[in-house]
Amino acid sequence: MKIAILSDIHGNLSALNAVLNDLKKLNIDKYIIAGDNIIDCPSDNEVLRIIRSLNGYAIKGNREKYVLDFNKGLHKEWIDYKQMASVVWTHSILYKENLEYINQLPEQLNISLPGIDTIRVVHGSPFNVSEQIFSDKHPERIEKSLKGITEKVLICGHTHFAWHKTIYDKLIVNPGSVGVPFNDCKFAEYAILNWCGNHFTVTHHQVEYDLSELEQTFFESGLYKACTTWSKLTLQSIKEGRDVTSDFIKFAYKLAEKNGFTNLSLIPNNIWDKADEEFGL
Ligand SMILES: [Mn+2]
Repeated sequence: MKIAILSDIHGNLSALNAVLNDLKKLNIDKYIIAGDNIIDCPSDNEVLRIIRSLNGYAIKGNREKYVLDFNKGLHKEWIDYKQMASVVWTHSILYKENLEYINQLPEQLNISLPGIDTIRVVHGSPFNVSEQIFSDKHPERIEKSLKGITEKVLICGHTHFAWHKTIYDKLIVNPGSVGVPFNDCKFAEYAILNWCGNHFTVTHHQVEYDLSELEQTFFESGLYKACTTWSKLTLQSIKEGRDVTSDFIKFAYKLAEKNGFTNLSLIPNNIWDKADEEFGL
């Protein structure tokens, strides 16, 4: 039994196609897709069409939740903030059937197949879709997560760092990110779980793809125009293999504070633009 694990595609069709092409030679039996399929890169509908056709085990990530919450009329103010423009843009272009598809995705999955270890699939952690579990920070989160589930294997995504570990007699795997990987990785990332009779082995894979083709889709789709700063941050993150977006957001909140804004939940557009000028993108 060979299971491909994909996570955090973030609307990056070029990266997803490269991964699926790479997987062709591996005789995959099942697919697990661990959330954040959409937002940040422009090809949300195309990515969801492919995911639906894979017929794998798929869950929601925090990005799906953002779009669904916005669709429900929660956070109406997002429409006025450049910081949230990529969520608003994705919501505006998403086909109805894709909105319905992400809406029916579960937040977590238990996979029990005959003859192999049981698997829990989450996006962040078993407790929160946005909790970050790292291999080398906050070990208490790993402990709490693994002791808090009955399954033998925990699949999580969200951090865009690829790693796996066997601990407390359980296996925890993060496949990294297909669309926007960090950890100095410029390529699309995924992982394979391979059942070897009595245990799983894990392999991590990286696939090079055409970044100029991806960049072109930002311009052609209109995403770049609608969300210029966010698009520059996403492209820079992909090119550098690190989380430039989070660095920018920290920078912008500091700039807001310097300008007398305290306890902000979202960054005002004038500060956002100033941060764009000063950050050096
Ligand atoms: Mn996420």
